[in-house]
Amino acid sequence: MEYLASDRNRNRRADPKLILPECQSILVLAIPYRPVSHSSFRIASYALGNDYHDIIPPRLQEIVNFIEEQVGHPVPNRYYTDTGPILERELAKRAGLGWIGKNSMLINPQAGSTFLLAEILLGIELEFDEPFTTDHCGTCTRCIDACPTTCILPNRTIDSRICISYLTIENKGPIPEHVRDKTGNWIFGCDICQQVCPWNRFSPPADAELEPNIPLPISTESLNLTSPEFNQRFKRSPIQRAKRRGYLRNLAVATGNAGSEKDIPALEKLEQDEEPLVQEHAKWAKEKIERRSGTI
Ligand code: B12
Ligand code: SF4
Ligand code: SF4
Repeated sequence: MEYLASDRNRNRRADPKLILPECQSILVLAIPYRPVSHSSFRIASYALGNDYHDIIPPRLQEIVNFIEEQVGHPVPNRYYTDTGPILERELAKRAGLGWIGKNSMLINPQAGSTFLLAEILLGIELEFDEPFTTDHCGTCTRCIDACPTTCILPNRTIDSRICISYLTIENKGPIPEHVRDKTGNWIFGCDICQQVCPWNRFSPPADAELEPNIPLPISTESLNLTSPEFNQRFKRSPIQRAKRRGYLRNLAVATGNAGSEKDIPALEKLEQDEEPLVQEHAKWAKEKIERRSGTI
């Protein structure tokens, strides 16, 4: 994620006018997904349906078209949904959508935090909403207590290097050995700090296009996935981001953490995979199961 720290992007995050010089207003939107709790190998809820990077931008363009129709002239604009160097949660807070919780999620009092954010920078002045100024976390520390890797820091930021979401999605290399045990049975992303949050008890209905549609449950049979099978199964899914090698790396670790002796043949096959990254994680997983079952 080094792109976030480059000088160019740091400056652009601090000043949206460096992205759109005519910018006078930012419209911030929230798109809800269904919080799903499933017990087999776990995938973050937002990633169970179609990829929001494909679904949301055309809708943002429709909103721009609508605004231009209303004002009767073209309006300079740029839009983003997790696709650009802007502080989406900070903007959402300033637009009155909610507060930034201790887990660093943007939380809305009615909708919790199970939504994605999107923004449209506009070259016209809109009537603005008041920023959200209250904090509703109070003395609660559920997310901090539940995070398996203790990566939630006291200043409401995350030590990304050990966040399961980073380790299983953005990280392209090995999962460091000292945190492999802690990633449990998560194979893409992590929802724990949202699942325990009391504000997510009453989440709103999900957006129809983000409804879960990948085959569940994921089983250790997936350890045999070929590249074409992986691409076919996750064609429109955010899981594509991990690529087959990242997906199998994660699944091998999760099998080591949550699998049993019956998974050893599949792991042995994976030890012969063409990808060294996959081989090494399969070996680790096999040894972990063998140690657990007392065979080594
Ligand atoms: C990098 C990133 C990650 C990293 C780091 C996460 C983090 N907490 O920083 C990793 C890979 C770990 C990650 C994980 C997840 N992410 Co993410 N991620 C991002 C991304 C691309 C940038 C976030 C960022 O800049 N972080 C750096 C920190 C410092 O900034 P921040 O926490 O956003 O906000 C702080 C600053 O605004 C600062 N601040 C306040 N005032 C000011 C003033 C100034 C001048 C400055 C400079 C800063 C500042 O204080 C805030 C609180 O710490 C955003 C999209 C975006 N462009 O914003 C999505 C985003 C934050 N992620 C999102 C999601 C859904 C997730 C996951 C839930 C996915 C999953 N299920 O696995 C997890 C949740 C983990 C968690 N508890 O945060 C959503 C969050 C939606 C929401 N309701 O809040 C976003 C907004 C994407 C989107 N468009 O919907 N993510
Ligand atoms: S996403 Fe998981 S690992 Fe990351 S902060 Fe939340 S609970 Fe911790
Ligand atoms: S679990 Fe508690 S402390 Fe964490 S974000 Fe939710 S309300 Fe805040």
